[in-house]
Amino acid sequence: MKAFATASTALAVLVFTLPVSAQDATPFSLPDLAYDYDALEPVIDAQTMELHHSKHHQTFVDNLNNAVEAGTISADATVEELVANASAQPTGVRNSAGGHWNHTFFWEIIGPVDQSGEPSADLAAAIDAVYDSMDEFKAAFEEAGAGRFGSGWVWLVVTDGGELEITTTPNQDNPLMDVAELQGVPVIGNDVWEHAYYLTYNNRRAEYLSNWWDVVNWDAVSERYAEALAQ
Ligand code: MN3
Repeated sequence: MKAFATASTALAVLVFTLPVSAQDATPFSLPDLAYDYDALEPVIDAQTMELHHSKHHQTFVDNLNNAVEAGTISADATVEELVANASAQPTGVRNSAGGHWNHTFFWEIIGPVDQSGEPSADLAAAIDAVYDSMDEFKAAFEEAGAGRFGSGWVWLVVTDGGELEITTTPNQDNPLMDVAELQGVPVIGNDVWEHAYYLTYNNRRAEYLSNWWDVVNWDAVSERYAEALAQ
């Protein structure tokens, strides 16, 4: 019995130790989704979700870990730091850090259609104050997303002054970056790269933008809004 206990203790130490040392070499990791790949259908099809998460997002994570291994970035660097100091990063690191941050955010503010919920009273009031109504806000957000030439993102941010503003960014840039035209804390963000919608919507980006509201997780968005105001 004692031998067994010793062996299992040794095993427990081994099991505990290995992932920690492995983590040091690969400090960045792909977050799990809180829902299945098919949970957002028919708004976002399962194949798009799987490719987007397990291939596109994974590539940004791999590239960041490769940059750590190559000594281009420090193993202690956080994705938030890399994004905030985007102007100081090589293009590859800027794209990968932005891609990792943006997609992690994106997965957290979307979810199954039947769990979309409603914006908080505070957020709804702030949207009404700036855009007159939720419908007009959505139309303005969709127009900005449709008008983003090429690949990029459309955002609703809280600016330094605590105001809501819609903005877009190219490539994998985001409004937290020091290079952003308009800086702010993202509350809503939609990916308007073709890989986000092409399998279902082909070239119809506007239709994707319009349908996408059905998978927005308004509880998560409202939490982001409250946190942004508190910063
Ligand atoms: Mn994407």
